[in-house]
Amino acid sequence: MFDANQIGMPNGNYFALPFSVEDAALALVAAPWDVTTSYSAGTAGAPVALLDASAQIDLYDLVYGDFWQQGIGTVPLANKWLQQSAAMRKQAQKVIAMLEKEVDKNHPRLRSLLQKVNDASAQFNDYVYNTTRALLQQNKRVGLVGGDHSTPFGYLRALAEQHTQWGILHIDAHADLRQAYEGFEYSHASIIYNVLKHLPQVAKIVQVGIRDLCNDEVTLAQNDARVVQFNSYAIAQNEFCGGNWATLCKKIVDELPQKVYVSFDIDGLSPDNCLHTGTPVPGGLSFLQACYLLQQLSEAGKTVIGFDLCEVCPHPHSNIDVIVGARMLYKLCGCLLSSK
Ligand SMILES: [Mn+2]
Repeated sequence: MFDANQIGMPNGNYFALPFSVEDAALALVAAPWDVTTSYSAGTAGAPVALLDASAQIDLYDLVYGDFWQQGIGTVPLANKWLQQSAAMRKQAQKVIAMLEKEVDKNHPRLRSLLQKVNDASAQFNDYVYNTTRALLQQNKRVGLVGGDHSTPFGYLRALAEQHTQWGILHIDAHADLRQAYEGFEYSHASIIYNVLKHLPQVAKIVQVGIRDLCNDEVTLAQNDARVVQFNSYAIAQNEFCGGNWATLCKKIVDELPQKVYVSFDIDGLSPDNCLHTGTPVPGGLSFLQACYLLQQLSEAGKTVIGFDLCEVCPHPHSNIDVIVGARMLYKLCGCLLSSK
């Protein structure tokens, strides 16, 4: 009964596609988790909000054509984690409030709250690890729909068991190189730090759109040959001085090994694309710049082994975040399924 030319009828699947996970080349896994974000909450609601918004997308893609026919399946969302995220977020807020009052780091109450949040985050990581690992073992390709930017860690662990030498194309306003930010071992601001520390299989991390980082992160990036940054000011300067995006994209892609994972934090885009994300920063890539970079990645013959899309934050009175987010999710699916 499925007609790709008709408006999508919501059916519980991303893009209202008619595939089961068994029939699909690519499976999308929801990661409704948002415990450690510092500024504003809500990305835990993104997997459901993006699913709703994605039904509106016309399936023919001007870059990737009818790639969807390979099948994009939706793993049913585990509501339990959405509830656990809300409960743990309250505990995390207490930690942040105590830190703001400059409570001693060894204060027993602070330590026990931190332990609780860190244990819950580790359990969530295990859920993502087990879910994505099972799919990879069935030869599915996997996209993770966050959630905040802590959520891909379990998936990255699962990929590291399958691939020995791979890189990450990391699009983000932030370097996410903080060690246990605010004491949270699995903070949204620590994902790349945790990858460098725990996953030696990741040979290269190429960060694009970075424009907000602390001194320690600069030092870490400078002292670790695995990290290469194309920050937003350098990208703009290239353009202001007559350089072009195509040449720069080639440089970015050339830095990456054959196998590439894409970690896409929506705040890597300019804030007009993600008004309500937790930590928006002026500047950043345009939607089309990001699309072109993804296109260059698949056209260069790289193998895209997986992706995540994080930090999309739905808002009750504005749908721009989920409209852009759902489109970017579709582009990420296209990039992966069109790659070697
Ligand atoms: Mn991030």
